[in-house]
Amino acid sequence: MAYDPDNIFAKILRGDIPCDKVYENDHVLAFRDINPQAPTHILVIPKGAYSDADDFTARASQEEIAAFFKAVGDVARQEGIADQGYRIISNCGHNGGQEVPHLHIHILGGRRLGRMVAAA
Ligand code: DGP
Repeated sequence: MAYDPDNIFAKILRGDIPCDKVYENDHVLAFRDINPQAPTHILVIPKGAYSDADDFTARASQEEIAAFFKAVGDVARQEGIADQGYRIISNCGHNGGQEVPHLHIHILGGRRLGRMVAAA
C-alpha cells in the first residue's frame, strides 16, 4: 500500500496533533492508545514512513527493524507489565483489520486477556 503522509500517526510524528508519549528514540515513538482495550494499551510506531508490517519488513533497514522490536520490549518493561505478561498485535491491511495506515504494534497488558481472535 502506498504510504499516506496525512494519516493520523504521521500527524502525531510531525507534532501536528498531540499524543500521550511514553517512549521515544531516533527510530521509534510510543504513546497511549486513545481508545484503550486494556489497563495498559500502548502503540509503538517507527518514525519512518511505513504503512504496515508488510511494507516495513520489505523496505526497512536492519537497524530500523531491530530498533522497532527492541522498543516493544523496552516499553513493556518500562510500563511494568512484562513480569505478568502482555500481548502484542499488529493489524496488517484490510483482512488484518488495520485502521491507521502507519505501522504500529499494540502492546496490551495489565489484565488477563481473552482469546487471541474472537469468533467472527
Ligand atoms: P488499528 O486498528 O490496528 O489500525 O489500530 C488503530 C489504533 O489507533 C486504535 O486502537 C485507536 C488508535 N488511535 C486512532 N487515532 C488515534 C489518535 O489520534 N491518537 C491515539 N493515541 N490513538 C489513536
